[in-house]
Amino acid sequence: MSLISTQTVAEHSNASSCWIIVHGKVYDVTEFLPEHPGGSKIILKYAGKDATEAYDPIHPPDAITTHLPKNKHLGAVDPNTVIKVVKEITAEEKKRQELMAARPSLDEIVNLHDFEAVAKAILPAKAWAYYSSASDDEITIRENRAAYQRIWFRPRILRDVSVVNWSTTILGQRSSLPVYISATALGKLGHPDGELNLTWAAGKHGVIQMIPTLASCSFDEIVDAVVPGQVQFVQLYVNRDREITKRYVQHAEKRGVKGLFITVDAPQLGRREKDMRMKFVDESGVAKVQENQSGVKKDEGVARAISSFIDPSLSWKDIPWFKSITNMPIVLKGVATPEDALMAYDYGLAGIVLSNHGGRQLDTARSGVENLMEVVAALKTRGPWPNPKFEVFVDGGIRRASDVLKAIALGASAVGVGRAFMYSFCAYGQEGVEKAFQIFRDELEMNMRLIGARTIDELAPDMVDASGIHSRVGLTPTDNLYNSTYQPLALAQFKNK
Ligand code: PPY
Repeated sequence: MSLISTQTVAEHSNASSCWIIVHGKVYDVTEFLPEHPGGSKIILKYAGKDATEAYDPIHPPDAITTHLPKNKHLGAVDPNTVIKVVKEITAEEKKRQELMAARPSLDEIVNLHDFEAVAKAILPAKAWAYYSSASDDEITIRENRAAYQRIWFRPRILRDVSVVNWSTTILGQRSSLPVYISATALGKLGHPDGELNLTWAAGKHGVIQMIPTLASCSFDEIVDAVVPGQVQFVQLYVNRDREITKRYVQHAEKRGVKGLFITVDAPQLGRREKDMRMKFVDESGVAKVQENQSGVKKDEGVARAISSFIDPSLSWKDIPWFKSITNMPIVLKGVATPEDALMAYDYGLAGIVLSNHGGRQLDTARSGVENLMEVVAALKTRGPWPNPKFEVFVDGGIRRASDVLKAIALGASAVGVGRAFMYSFCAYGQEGVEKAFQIFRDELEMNMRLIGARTIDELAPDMVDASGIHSRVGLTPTDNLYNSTYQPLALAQFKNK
């Protein structure tokens, strides 16, 4: 195939003929413009130019090659025609790099909150806004922490806890921790290796990773990075085009993925105001609000801009279809009531995740752990509990092994941790994730000894006092570490301030 000069590409710089360069290849995206989930305007900004830098953090590398018909793959750029532009480092980037160089050594990281504080300091503002944001008044994201502090331990003594073992099984798969890595999107906003940091660390330590639909790395890159025996689950946003969903699910199963977690709490994406308020900085260094893209409102933020493919018509009626296209155990992620838990059970699913999407969806939704007690009580009406055929997981706000142990004592099989692992790789790459696992191990060992549970199976409801879980009287002690990272929301800003 002949090489295409950058001058030729530059001639196709508008909506009637729009070519872009991604990773040294030229693509004709003219007909794709109206279909782009993020709107056409954002592509047109790069019409006739190299779009790689903008493309990378929010698309897996193969997104363009799989979505664009082969006849629109025009060929490679002639390297002799590429003019190298030395990019000036912005003041924000310079400060970020200085902070990165001065970040605490990993030895100084003693808890998961530390990762979040470091990530907050060193992440580009856009990435921090996207990752840290939660919906509306951000009550639920804080409640996710607070709920664990309304549960107290009833430790048992004199049980010979010289040896404690926190390994377990999750959906029948061995896991070295009673914790799995929950799906978080767009990992390359925070680290050039994105989600692969999690895969590498998880493989080394026998932890299960849930692969996000909206990962920055491609699904196959993440699956290709496993070591023998490594277990992965996959999280699914159901596409309006069910053929795409079917292909994705069946491909995941073929590649050895061991569980399908269908996200059911996001028929529409929550309004995350920190993300929405984020000012985007254009090439000239001028801050501006995200452009008005077709079908996307001006103030959408990163997540909403790319969420239009998610099908809000998803319903219980689709469940038999999912069961017909895969043999993977199917888990609904984002259940919040005993009514829906029982429906999931009656539909013959493998489990549920009691989750409020890290506080990013329905604000003032209750925490997963608060819902857990009612859900377990309801499931007990269907037969003996625990039931090996139906597992209940909890995610949201887990930062300590004590949180993990409380959820398990109340009936969860295991818990999911999303943000804390993500921040650990944003701040320190793979080593950060490994350190996060180590922190969990250290805290699990200590807490299991102090509670008097030698194994995960020995954790029982009578080891906790959750009688105050539904209390809203505000007797919860302040969580200073967490609150110093998750600062109060800001109000509208005046211009030029
Ligand atoms: C989230 O941001 O909460 C997500 O679940 C990921 C996402 C990202 C972009 C669009 C839709 C969902």
